[in-house]
Amino acid sequence: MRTEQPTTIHLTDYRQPDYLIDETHLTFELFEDHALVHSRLAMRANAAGEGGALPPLVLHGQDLVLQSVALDEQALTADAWQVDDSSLTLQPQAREFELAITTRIEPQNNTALEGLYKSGGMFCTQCEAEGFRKITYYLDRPDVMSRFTTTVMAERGSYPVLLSNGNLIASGEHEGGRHWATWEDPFPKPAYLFALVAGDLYRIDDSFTTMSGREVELRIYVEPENREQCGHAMDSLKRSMRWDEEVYGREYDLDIFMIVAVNDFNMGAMENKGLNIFNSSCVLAHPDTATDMAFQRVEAVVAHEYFHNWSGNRVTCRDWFQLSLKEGFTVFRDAEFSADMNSRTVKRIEDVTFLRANQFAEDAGPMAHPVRPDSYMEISNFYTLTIYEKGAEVVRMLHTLLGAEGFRKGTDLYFERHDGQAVTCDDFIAALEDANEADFTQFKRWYSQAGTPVLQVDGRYDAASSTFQLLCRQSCPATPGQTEKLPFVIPLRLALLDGEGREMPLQLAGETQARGTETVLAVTEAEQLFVFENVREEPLPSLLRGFSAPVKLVYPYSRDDRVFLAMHDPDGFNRWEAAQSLAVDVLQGLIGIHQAGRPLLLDQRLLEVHRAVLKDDSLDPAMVAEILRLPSEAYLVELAEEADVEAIHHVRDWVRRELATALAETMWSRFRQLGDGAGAYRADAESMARRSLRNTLLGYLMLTESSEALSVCVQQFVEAGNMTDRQAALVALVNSPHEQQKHAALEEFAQRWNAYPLVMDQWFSIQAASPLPGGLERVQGLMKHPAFTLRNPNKVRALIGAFANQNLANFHRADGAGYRFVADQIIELNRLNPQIASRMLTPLTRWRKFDEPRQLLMKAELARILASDDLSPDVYEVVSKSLA
Ligand code: B3K
Ligand code: ZN
Repeated sequence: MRTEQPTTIHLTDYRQPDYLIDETHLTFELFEDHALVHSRLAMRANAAGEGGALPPLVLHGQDLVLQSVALDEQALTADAWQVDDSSLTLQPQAREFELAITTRIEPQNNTALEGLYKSGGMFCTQCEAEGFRKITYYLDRPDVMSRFTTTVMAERGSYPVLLSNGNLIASGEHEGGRHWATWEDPFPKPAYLFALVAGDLYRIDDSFTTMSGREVELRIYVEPENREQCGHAMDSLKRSMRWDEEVYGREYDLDIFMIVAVNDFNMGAMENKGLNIFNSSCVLAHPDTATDMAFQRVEAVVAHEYFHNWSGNRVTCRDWFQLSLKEGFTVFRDAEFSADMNSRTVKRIEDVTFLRANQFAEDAGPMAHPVRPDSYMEISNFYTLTIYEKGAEVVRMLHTLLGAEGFRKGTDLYFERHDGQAVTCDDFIAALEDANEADFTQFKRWYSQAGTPVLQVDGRYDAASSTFQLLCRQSCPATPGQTEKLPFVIPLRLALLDGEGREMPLQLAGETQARGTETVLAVTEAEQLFVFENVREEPLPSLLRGFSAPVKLVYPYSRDDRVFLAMHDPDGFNRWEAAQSLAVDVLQGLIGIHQAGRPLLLDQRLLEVHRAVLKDDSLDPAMVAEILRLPSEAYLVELAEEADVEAIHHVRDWVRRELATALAETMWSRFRQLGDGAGAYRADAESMARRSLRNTLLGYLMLTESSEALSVCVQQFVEAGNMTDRQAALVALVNSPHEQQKHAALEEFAQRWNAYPLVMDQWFSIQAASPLPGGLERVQGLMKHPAFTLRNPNKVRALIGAFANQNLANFHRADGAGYRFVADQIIELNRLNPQIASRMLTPLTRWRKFDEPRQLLMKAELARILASDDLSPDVYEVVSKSLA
């Protein structure tokens, strides 16, 4: 761990590398207590610096023991180089040379899970962003691309499988029970895409024929006991490969594509060339052990990593400030894939819900940064919702503005022009512009300005002239380092509805005829007026359809307007949006009433919307479930000026109970009707939709505290034929007052599934998220459970993450014990795994949202973390910025 204060790196300081690496030959000798890494690099001075004297060569390296250095086969003595804790410097004598280095590392002691480490009995790697420098000295930056040949040597008994990127070109035996394999990757790549795996793994085989008729071998490697859980990942992979051919014209390039599942992994998965390494939670899926949500996540992550082969690997990032070039684009690609495979509207609702509750909060907090940041201390802290999710929204807006065909022309040009290069967000935009003769100069502010814009719209109908005026005003709050913002280009998709809810023809002033009944306006000014003509009656606008821009829309809808839209908008997304915003309005009103100590009374209009939706058989059941699900506590916190956690929790819970009581009969009949035809488990969209609504209803019915609901729930828990239904019943029981049934269910569940770490993660998180009093003590108790360990990121997320992010009532306990507990864990994690420690900080960084006593308590914990010993750059950056 570095001890000096981390420095800030600025985009404006970017310089091309002084040296390039054409060929990288690596040999790994793996042992139980260390590994030797021999590298042989064919290097040359970068032409850009031609002329003057050769600059010193500064290689990145961290936590390495240097054993030897040779230049052009001449061993160097220690006075020929300088080593410090982050670099190795030496002076080349020629423009082209071969550099050979041997380092010694200890993968078995690598708890940060970055570089080469051990997960259970296997060796694996995680190099993005700057983990390769923990393996050997190297130019560990994405604009240095090299052809890699890798030999892995290990004991055969424990490590029969030896993998790296590309194609296997040779293998053999050594004496003493050791063996080796050599892999060659023909595509030049940056070091962050390097991967190595050695272990005792079971292999699932399949194949895919590409659009040009090439056979690609597909392999998934897992620990032998998980062999039955790979079918869904394999199917998802094949669907992704086909989809990328059809939608983007992108064909896979190597003859083999491998996925390896590991249990200890800092994030979801990693797109290493030809050898993706996955968190097992994003590969394994079987109906008995994984929920529908897990099935969908596997499909999405498999697709995401596969799509990176083009958006990330073939065309990569010049520097880490350009991270969203690959991440935003790839999230957009995987979201469209999932929309095509499942319900498009429901996928969009899920993504928008997530963005608003989480990315909007990030954009309003101390770590707010643009989609292309200007500076960072630790790049690992910038794998954020802004880079990923907001970045995807930015690409989606480009897609909206250009249309599907224009966008495709643009991406074709981008891939063709930049294949094999490391490029910038500007290069991406330039390709879209050039292919479409478009000008995105102003649009590019989405890349440079942070913060969530507010779009305030007002409508005025004039019957005499049959015109409808839409006045749009945009503004954007100040964010760290950015006070003044210039107007964005905001694509505003809309329709105007008549009194029956039908879309009216749209004709803008100056147009000779209507342009259809739905349009996208580009709002480009701080204040801009749009006038629609020939509007035969006063319309109700349906605005920002499909969430056409990541903004906060403000329109003076009355509650009756929202009810009307929730019942009649022909656009499914906006129907949900209207119901959602009605619920937000009702909840916010009640929160104020509760704070004033007055009795709560539910606006019957919310109830009637829910009743109508429940009875509407023409609606996708998954949509009904989305509408019934009230806005989350986290979203209500985000919307509040000063969030009163207790009031938010109390009122939301009260509204849920009111709805359940008033609609019990309707809910029961829909619940029973959905039960018919349940039959065998199927993972298709229709079956998932049915389960989703049925389990949402079960949750409501359990709030009525009827004995019938309890017995149905217990029966579902016991008899469920799949994990989705079993888990939904467990959640309802855990959050109920029925102590005996709750404990029996938890006990039974743990006994039955204790050999399945991913199922146990669910068991931890359900309890950690339960808002009932005493939550902190329960979590503290669970920390001592034999299945829990701070060394496994999935466990940390399941228990500590779920508590701090989803259990607002207990985390924000007035005495600050929730904060203290999380801070204690962060201090401990800082020593073990700085990336995970830094992630766990997020809820504490949101202290400005809460009342003063809580602010003081949260800040005190941040200060205590800041004062603790051996702070990693990861934790230091987040804590210091959030206290600034
Ligand atoms: N590119 C990786 C993320 C790496 C994170 C490193 N801290 C996974 C992905 O986005 O596909
Ligand atoms: Zn990615």
